[in-house]
Amino acid sequence: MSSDVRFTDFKSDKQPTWCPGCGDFGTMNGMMKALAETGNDPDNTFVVAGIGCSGKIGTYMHSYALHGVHGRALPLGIGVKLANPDLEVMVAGGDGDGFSIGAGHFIHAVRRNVDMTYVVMDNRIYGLTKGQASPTSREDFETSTTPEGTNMPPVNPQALALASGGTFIAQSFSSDSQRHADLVRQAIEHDGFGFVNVYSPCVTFNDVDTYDYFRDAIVNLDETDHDPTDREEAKEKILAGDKEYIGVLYQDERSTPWEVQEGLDENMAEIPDGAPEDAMDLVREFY
Ligand SMILES: Cc1ncc(C[n+]2csc(CCOP(=O)(O)OP(=O)(O)O)c2C)c(N)n1
Ligand code: SF4
Ligand SMILES: [Mg+2]
Repeated sequence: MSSDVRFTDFKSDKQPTWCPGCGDFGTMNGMMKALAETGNDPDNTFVVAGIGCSGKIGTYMHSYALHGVHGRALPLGIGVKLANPDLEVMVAGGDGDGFSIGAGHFIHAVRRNVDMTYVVMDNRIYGLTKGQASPTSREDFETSTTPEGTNMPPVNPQALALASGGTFIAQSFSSDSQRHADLVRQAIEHDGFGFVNVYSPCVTFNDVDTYDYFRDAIVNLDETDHDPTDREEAKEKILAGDKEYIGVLYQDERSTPWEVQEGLDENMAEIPDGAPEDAMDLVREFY
């Protein structure tokens, strides 16, 4: 780790192919700023990305990285963190990746509470596959797969996280760059699974959840008397589901990462004293 790292050090030499104006630019910039502000550098950072427009982030950031299978980025991230807890692990993906095909993994990653950060670039649509409804799409949102709307209530990501025992639950907006970077920073600093859902507008396929819509609708929790350490208060706000909040909705300040609780916070690649010589050869061969 280094103290003189700038956020641009986390930029790779690859030019993003995201559409001009895509919210994912701002989401990624905030993540890079937060990593730099928390004293991380590309050599100790591991980004695991899902599949989707959002999933391209692993290519555009300069760090160790893995492009997971659709919906499976979280178990990969958990594996990376448990193998080497010295790494700063950040998992990023879309709303489809996290709350549709990956919903089962999301619930279990939240309840396991490994010390890592999960950023969902929530554009309320399947961007990469060209505009089908996603689990967070509105009930009346007409898309190629839902010509008369989904006729189902959208998934409430914060409610899923809270019901699964989440210890850090935040909502951010890609366009509010300072606030967004700050929320990701808090998630990184949290001792446990830091979940940040980000309104990250898709300017090509979603003409309802737009920048203008969010700018009008957002309620900044910092400007209210919300106490994020009060679970009941968080539950009330989250379950009402009637406002587009940004800020930390809930944080359990007594959270202990699962790997610490289970005594699994040693780097597995380190060979313990007294290990048989042939076992050490085996570890060296595969590490
Ligand atoms: C197992 C599997 N099923 C389906 C797909 C096709 N697919 C690729 S991306 C995607 C959805 C992307 O939506 P989201 O996760 O919201 O990401 P976005 O593109 O909006 O950032 C789907 C269904 C796939 N790649 N793999
Ligand atoms: S299709 Fe949407 S989500 Fe994908 S890059 Fe373009 S604006 Fe972004
Ligand atoms: Mg999406």
